[in-house]
Amino acid sequence: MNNPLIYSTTPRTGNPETQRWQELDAAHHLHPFSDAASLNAEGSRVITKGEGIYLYDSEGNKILDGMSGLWCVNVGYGRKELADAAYKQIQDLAFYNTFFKTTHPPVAELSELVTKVAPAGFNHIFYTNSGSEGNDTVIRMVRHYWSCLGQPQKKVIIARDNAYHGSTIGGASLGGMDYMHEQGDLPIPGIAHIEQPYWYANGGDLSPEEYGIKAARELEKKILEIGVENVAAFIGEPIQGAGGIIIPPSTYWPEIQRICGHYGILLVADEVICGFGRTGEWFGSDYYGIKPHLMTIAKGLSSGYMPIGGVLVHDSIADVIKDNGDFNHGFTYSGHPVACAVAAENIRILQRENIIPRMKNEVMPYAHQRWHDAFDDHPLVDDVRSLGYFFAITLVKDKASRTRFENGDALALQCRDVCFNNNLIMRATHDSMISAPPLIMTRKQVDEFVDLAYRCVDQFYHQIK
Ligand code: PXG
Repeated sequence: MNNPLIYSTTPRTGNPETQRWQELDAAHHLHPFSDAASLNAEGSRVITKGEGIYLYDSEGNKILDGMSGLWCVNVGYGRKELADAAYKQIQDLAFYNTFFKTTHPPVAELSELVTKVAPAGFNHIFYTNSGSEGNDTVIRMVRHYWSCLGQPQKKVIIARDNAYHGSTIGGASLGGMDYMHEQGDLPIPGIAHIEQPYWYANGGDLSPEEYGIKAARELEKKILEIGVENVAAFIGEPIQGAGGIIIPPSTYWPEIQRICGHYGILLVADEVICGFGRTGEWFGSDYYGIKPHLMTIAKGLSSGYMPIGGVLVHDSIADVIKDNGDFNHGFTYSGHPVACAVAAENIRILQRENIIPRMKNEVMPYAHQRWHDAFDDHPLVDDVRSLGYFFAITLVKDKASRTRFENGDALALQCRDVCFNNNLIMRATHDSMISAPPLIMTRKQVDEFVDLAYRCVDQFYHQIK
């Protein structure tokens, strides 16, 4: 399935250190979400440097990073300002906690910066080290909120199939990935799942708009089935990222909003991928006009330069939490000073360089046009989609009848290898090829990205035809 010898066009010899690192890695490093046996047989590619939208490996190959690391390096690699912010903060105060009546300048400054760019009414933030911890915090915070209001039985959180909310026990339980639930006896009690709003797969003869309403009404059905007195919240990614860049029909989020409002349950937007510019707005909630109560953030908060995440808390929730004594939750590194200093500088970069509106107006329309021009008529490809700095295609057997491959997941993984061996990083999710490049691409780099993606997919098409 993943045999690199068939597709490899990039010679990986030359640097004796490469083999040494690969051997050390194989001997001692357990990789996330990886089949250790096949990975070690093949040998990990050793990435040694990043600059702008490019990575370099230990063999000196230049790779276009169409995934922004892992959906996070929004301002691109090699930013000296971010290195300087970390260097300075480590010298001033490398660590202090925020548990026992203390704070420090970076956490206070960052909190102001983030809440200023967040939608109206989001004036508080709780810090974590990752998106997964953010979503675990969400579970504890919404349940605590309802307890404070005298409704401790309101515990159930409704999420969606094929959602990704992280890999901790809470995050993976909220997520809708069966292959994750299978390991570790998940989900935990008090989590329910409904259909994802994926028109191409589930829409049948309905128009996308009709289907968007139908998919949202699954939430209403689930609330009534569980009993509104037991339901605490609904959580969703504005656009599902790891699930395959599933862009919901335009009718979906307004209907979800209406249902949450009607039944008085909390709405949580998982902004870990959508936040900090990916959709062309600061947050996916801004893009869709969603008015959530909580927003999980991570990744683009620091552009991945330091591990940091958190939960943005709307005043209506924060007021209750603040009025009810201790919230018994936190991490040693909640609001870590170095991570906060770097994240603050990252936000200043986004602001100083006006990256989000500039990209939205100057580069994205061009990028979307080029993406569609390249792929719309390709015989292997359907459901060509792009929004903000999200790009995706689905590999299909027959476009006219929307027929997908039975072995689509395996084919997409092979296609990913073709990309990788041609020095382009794209992700394979189910039968989709997906990309989320850094937000700083120039038009010339958009050309390079789209041309390369097309060449790889077309090369793969001719290999399997
Ligand atoms: N929410 C969303 C929407 C995410 O995309 C998390 C939470 C968890 O964040 P942490 O920082 O705990 O990883 C994520 C993470 C992939 C992939 O293969 C995506 C993520 C993580 C790892 C792999 O696309 N997203």
